[in-house]
Amino acid sequence: MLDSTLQGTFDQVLRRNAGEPEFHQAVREVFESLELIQDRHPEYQEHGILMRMCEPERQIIFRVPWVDDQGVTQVNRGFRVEYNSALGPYKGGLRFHPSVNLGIVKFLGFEQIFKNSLTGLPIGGGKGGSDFDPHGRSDGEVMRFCQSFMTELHRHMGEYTDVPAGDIGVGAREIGYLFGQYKRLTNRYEAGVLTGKGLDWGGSLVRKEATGYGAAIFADEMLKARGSSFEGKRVAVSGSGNVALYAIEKAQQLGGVPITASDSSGYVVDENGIDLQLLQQIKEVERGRIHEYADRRGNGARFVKGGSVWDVPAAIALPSATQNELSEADAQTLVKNGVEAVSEGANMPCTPEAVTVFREAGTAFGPGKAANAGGVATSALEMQQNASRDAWSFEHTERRLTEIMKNIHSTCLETAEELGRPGDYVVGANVAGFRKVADAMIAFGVI
Ligand code: NDP
Ligand code: 2IT
Repeated sequence: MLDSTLQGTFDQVLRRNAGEPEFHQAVREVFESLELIQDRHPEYQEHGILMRMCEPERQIIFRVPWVDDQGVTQVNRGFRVEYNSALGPYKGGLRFHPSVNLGIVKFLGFEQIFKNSLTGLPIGGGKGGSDFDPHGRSDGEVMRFCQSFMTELHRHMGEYTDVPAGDIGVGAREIGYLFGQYKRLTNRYEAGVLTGKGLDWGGSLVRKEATGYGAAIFADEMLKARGSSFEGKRVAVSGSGNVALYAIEKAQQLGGVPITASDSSGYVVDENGIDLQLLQQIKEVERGRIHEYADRRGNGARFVKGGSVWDVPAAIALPSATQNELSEADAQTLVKNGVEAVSEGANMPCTPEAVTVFREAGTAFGPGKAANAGGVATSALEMQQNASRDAWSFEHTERRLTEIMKNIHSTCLETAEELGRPGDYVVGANVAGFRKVADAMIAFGVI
């Protein structure tokens, strides 16, 4: 139960945003942490911060018509939720997946506010996307969809206004089509208006790797804080997209042995350690399915259709696919198998019940808004490079990313300690992320 003030605001959120369970879940988790600071910050209540924080500054919903390869007209729905600009321009990815609806975009946008605040960089929170499914679509179809999507979205964007990037279903190909159409519509080469761009046209080194690298670095920091490490340990990873691939790479560099990857059809287990080059060839280059990895790897790698990747015993888990992919039962299995650390590469992949299991078992648990902040942080570094018309080296950019992840880790730990909840990264991330945004909102008055 929440205390009565928080519960009252939460009830309003439920009434106003009916039928959006993921959004409710994200808000509730933050409110549970805020309970710890209610008494210390009467000014937050006085200035209506909670209710203002839950209400997006602006929500844009639009029709996205396009013509498929058969000449048939298709209609999708586009979204951009410009959630909070207290700390900087709205910043956050675009997701193209059939499950996208307003509630999903709001949950992601809400999380993004606190994540972006934790990076320490000047970025506000936003999120967008569409229920368009790029799977099985030709490049021409994806291009026409992206052009139609941008024809509406461009009027809301700007280097100092709103800066989208990728998320599920939106990678380098889609960012290219989106940027091309933005450039054509505006007749301006405003590189800083989108991040995740190609390296030849304003992109930043390390942006592609940043989210996965960051999630593994965050896990490493949690392990180090308890005198442990990745060295020689089995690592379970879910997903096989942008985040998963580079979480695997960094986990290997840190001495771990990633043994799994998955997609929505099932998972593969490779007891000899994932062959990253093969996985990248199948997933990044050929856009294939995960069973092909087991088909081509031989050597004991196996594909399990459906099922749960969390059944595979591992010391470190990096859920990197999608929301609510790791259930209470999965968490119990991981704990039974001796998991030491869980670092969320995806946004909200663990259900609230699963998080409770990890907390009670004493597993080091890094929530997404801290653990996967490396992606958006490196997007902000891309914006810095665009603004100064510069391009940094891989080494320099990776050093910046590592410093940012270490800072987020220590901020979470110190805040948790201050609140009398040592080692609780969830309350640390929520309270530290929230306070900066709330204080800026108070400074600006009621707007
Ligand atoms: P990708 O589209 O590159 O990859 C997504 C992966 O997750 C695919 O393997 C996909 O399988 C799987 N997946 C997606 N939806 C489902 C589902 N409903 N059930 C099972 N598997 C699913 O996306 P990203 O790697 O970029 O994103 C992964 C997660 O990380 C998301 O939660 C995203 O919000 C989060 N994130 C991403 C950041 C980034 O910079 N890209 C930054 C921070 C967080 P399939 O192909 O079969 O659908
Ligand atoms: O969830 C996320 O942080 C992202 N998809 C990355 C957002 C960004 O603007 O780089």
